[in-house]
Amino acid sequence: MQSLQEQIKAHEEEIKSFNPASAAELEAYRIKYLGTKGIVKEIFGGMKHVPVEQKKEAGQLLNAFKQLAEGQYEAFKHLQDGDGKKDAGLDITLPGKPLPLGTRHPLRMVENQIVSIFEKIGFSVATGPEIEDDWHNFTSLNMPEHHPARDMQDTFYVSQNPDWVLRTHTSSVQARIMEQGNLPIRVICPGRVYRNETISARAHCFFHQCEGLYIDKNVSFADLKQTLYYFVTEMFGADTKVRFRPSYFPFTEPSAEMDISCTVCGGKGCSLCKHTGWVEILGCGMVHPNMLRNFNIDPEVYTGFAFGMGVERITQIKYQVNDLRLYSQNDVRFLKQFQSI
Ligand code: 2NM
Repeated sequence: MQSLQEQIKAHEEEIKSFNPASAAELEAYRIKYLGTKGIVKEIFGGMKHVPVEQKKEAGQLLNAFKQLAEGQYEAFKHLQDGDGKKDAGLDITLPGKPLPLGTRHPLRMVENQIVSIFEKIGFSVATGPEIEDDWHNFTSLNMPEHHPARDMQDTFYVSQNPDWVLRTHTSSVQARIMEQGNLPIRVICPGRVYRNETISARAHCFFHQCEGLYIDKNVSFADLKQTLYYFVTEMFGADTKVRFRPSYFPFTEPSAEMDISCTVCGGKGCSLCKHTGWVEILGCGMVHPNMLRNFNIDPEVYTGFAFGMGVERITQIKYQVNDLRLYSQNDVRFLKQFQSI
């Protein structure tokens, strides 16, 4: 009995002078005094040690204490309801607390830059599903079953349906555009793609691509070179040099890899370009006639070029981000550095 009175006394003062300025303070009070593990419950728990003949009096004391604690909570409940009643605890003339503004993710900023460079020369933007069927991701793109090119991409399959995959590139979006059959086609396809890789600084199980496709009469390799040269001068500056190396992709023939002069050392040699003066930025080529035929486009009449780049790679070159994992860890110390770009 004595100890119950002491316990109540120890808290009474704080409760009586309680004057919260915010809903958060009110909530902290509620948890402290009225919550399921709160002080009121705790003191009530002491009732079982009170001798029978004192229980009535103790009960009255405890109830009064409880009413005091609840009364104070009720008195400030408008803070939580935000009903704007004028009260000593609320001064509506005070300035609001500023909410910190977030920023766009660096990959989205770079994706937007890439897309708008191509939009300026007449490309439109298309997106498509991340779960694809085999036809749009592989077969229609000149990668039939057992084609060795499928091994180049470690694919995630969707267990519910053996025909479904997480798309390994955004070419599947372009397959859907070609399927619609409206020519000419001039499209850029940004989006997330998936490959079954062990996560490290240099590999991840997903990344982002921007792929382009241009199909019309008389489209030549010279058009491809000039378009991509225009892109890199817009992206990396007017003095950027380019070079093309022969390569292989199943959907293009001939195929090439494009390098640009190193943006860090300008060609003298540094760690970004591994002391070669050049950095690889994208793959490209002339659309394979087999692929055109798959979409009922006559390769004798129409030709085209296509290219694909990794948004992470472009960002790495532009901003020297050298660990892929940074992009998906959501560490604000990393993300904040792109605030003004
Ligand atoms: C690359 C390299 C070469 C490509 C092909 C296509 C399409 F639509 F024709 F199927 N889109 N992108 C392509 C060509 C992508 O990425 C390294």
